[in-house]
Amino acid sequence: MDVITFGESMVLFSPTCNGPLRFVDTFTKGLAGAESNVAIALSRLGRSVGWFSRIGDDEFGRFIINTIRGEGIDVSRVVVDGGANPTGILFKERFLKSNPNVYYYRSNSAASFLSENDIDENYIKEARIIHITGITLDISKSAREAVFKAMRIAKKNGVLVSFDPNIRLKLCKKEEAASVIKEALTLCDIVFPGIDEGKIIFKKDNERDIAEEILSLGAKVAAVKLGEKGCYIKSRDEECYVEGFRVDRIEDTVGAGDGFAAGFLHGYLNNLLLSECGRIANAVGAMAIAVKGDMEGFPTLRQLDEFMKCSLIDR
Ligand code: KDG
Repeated sequence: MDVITFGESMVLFSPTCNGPLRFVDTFTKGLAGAESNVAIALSRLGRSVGWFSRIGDDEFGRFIINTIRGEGIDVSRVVVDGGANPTGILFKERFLKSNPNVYYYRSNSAASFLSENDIDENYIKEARIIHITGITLDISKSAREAVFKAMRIAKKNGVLVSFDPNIRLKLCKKEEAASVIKEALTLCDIVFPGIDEGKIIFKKDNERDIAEEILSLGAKVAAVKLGEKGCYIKSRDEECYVEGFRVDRIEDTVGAGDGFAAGFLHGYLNNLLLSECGRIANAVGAMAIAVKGDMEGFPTLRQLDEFMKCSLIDR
């Protein structure tokens, strides 16, 4: 397996019109979940990927597993909750901006019962990379313990640990998020913070300082997301800025960071230069925001190549 990831996926209801949810009557159904988004983006790029979680023994759980399996991802380690804990739900609410409001219905969801028992050492150690996000650190104490167990297994077995802080202030207070992420960073190799997250974790608002802090905790690479400007990447012996791609119309910014992480990991697995990994990351992130939905816009390898070539002509 190239990449294994785990964390909560939810059924996502997106309103078919703008405005406060109390006036919205119709929704479309989709899939949300930072880790499954990364898994899907990588699988579309041709990578072998495994994703797992706990899902409810309900129709939404079956929808999630069918969708992720349908993307060609190994779901053999997914656990169907034996009790009555349901699959989590997320609603979006749109006004005029391209980044929607989100409302979670996920406390005591099946995935919040993820625990160390769900981490299979033999499965993790077969991967080249495991990808973790800060969301799993914050959905419950047992899920947090599962993350640390998976990271320790990865470290012991030479599996790279990729980490996206993905701070969700609806799940955790700033101070707690910062302290647990700092602890996790001591076990990480490749880290994908945004500037806002750098401010919360390190109280720094400059990409160079944020990357420096991350490397000082032990990571090999920090790829700091700079929105439409692209990204700044730093390793122990290289650093570069990589320009972002333009899209004609931004439909939905959710999922861009997951596309960025997947694009970067794809390049990294191909041993490309960090600047080239950053270019692919920027491209997948840009393609994600051009389409409504958290994961619908992630490209296949051919679509990615075409987008990158066209953008070259545009410049
Ligand atoms: O990164 C996108 C995710 O945030 C989204 O798909 C939903 O996982 C999600 C969350 O917890 O917010």
